[in-house]
Amino acid sequence: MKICVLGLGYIGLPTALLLAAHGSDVVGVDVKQGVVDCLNNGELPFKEPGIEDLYLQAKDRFVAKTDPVAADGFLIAVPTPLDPATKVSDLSYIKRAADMIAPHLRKGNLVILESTVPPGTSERVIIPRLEESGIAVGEFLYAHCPERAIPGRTLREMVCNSRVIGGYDRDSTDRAVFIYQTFVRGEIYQTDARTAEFVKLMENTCRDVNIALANEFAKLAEECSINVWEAITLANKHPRVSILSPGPGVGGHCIAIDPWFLTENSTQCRMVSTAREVNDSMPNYMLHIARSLLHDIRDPVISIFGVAYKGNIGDTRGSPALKFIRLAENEGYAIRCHDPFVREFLYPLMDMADAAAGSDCIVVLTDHDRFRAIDPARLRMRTKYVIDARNILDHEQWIRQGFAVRVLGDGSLVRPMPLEEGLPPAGLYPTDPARSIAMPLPSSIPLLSPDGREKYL
Ligand code: SAJ
Repeated sequence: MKICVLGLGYIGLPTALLLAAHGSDVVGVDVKQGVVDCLNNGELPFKEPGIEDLYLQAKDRFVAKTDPVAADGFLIAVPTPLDPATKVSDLSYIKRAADMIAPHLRKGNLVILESTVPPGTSERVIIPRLEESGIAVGEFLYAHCPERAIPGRTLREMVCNSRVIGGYDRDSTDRAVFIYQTFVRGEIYQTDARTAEFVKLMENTCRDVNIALANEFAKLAEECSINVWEAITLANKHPRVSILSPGPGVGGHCIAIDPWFLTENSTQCRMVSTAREVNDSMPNYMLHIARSLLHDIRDPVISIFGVAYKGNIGDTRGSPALKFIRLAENEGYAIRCHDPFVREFLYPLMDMADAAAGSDCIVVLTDHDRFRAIDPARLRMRTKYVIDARNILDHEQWIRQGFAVRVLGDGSLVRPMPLEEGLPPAGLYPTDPARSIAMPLPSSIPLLSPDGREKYL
């Protein structure tokens, strides 16, 4: 079977290579000449675990081009970004992809859409454009099969996750199932195209709302003098509770965007947009924390550890780090960035020691596992503050090295600041639990009160 895959990005390229490695002849199409040249020269335009090996298995049946060719099937995996001004989906890429396919479409061909779209887009936007070929839907087959793979585990998830396939009609669904069965080992569930569109948006919206809830819990915990991380662990012992983790905000190209696709045409929805606002405001909240620590330091310097949108990947799309940096710069903070996974960013990237040298505060924004093992003794700070937005550092070790540690969502820990030279300047005693901060302690000051509970000073 010959399949044309339009869009050779984070979803399209792995899908194209999986199809080729499992016996299809694949023409990968991308409008970027650089991507096409790169692939035809045996290079991969981005990193993803396992993709080099997959490319070697696929390369004899894979070629990249800038235009589609006649084929048995066409698969669209192009971006559907959000217009930030209106919060409305930008369907220009999928429209263009459909227009590129139409001249090559023949009776009996199958067109699959993997890109995430607002409900009804297949019927209202894509199918009519494909019908410009002169062939009616029904004569060609059409299905929506939204991608479900998570960056960092894309290949494994593309093979092992279950899939939802929604066809225009029975034949469309059956043919699409047949194609995905060549490489998918998870269950394949069948429905109609509009339901499949809705299901995909519900999945990412569910995650966004749940992250917003975790973020709200973090702020409430600070107000209630609770450590939210401990509280979440305990609440999650309930068999029907599964709270996610708070953090500095939601990044990436899906979860922060797709909820708007669900609501863009609705006048009814409140919770979805409120969750978006909660998550979008987390960089502001992190800056508020930094400001409360740094308010009496002249020419303050902040070191950002982690600019990727999430842990253990080098992807910075939509990263909350960017908003944090812009806000911080607008307030006059000098910013230095370090990320061991990221190759390119809008701001210069430095190695860890350089990013920390002479700085006043490290802000850990990304949960890279490597950050857990940082030896704080190696960091030559001017002022030893660290803010851990992901609760991943070994806090006791940082405190032993003289750092004042502030953890997002930890309102439980308020310790006195020792009156020693070289420690952070005065004015840092927390005035309310939300500003709590763990400080290095001389051993003579007890951490716990006689009843075993930590107390506010
Ligand atoms: N995050 C938190 N707390 C959490 C979990 C995540 O703050 O408990 C943050 C992350 O740090 C990151 C953002 O949310 O900034 C999104 O990361 P993610 O791992 O939740 O999701 P994505 O965007 O990498 O991938 C999602 C996945 N969808 C779901 O898990 C429902 C993936 O399966 C989809 O294929 C992908 O969106 C997509 O392309 O739609």
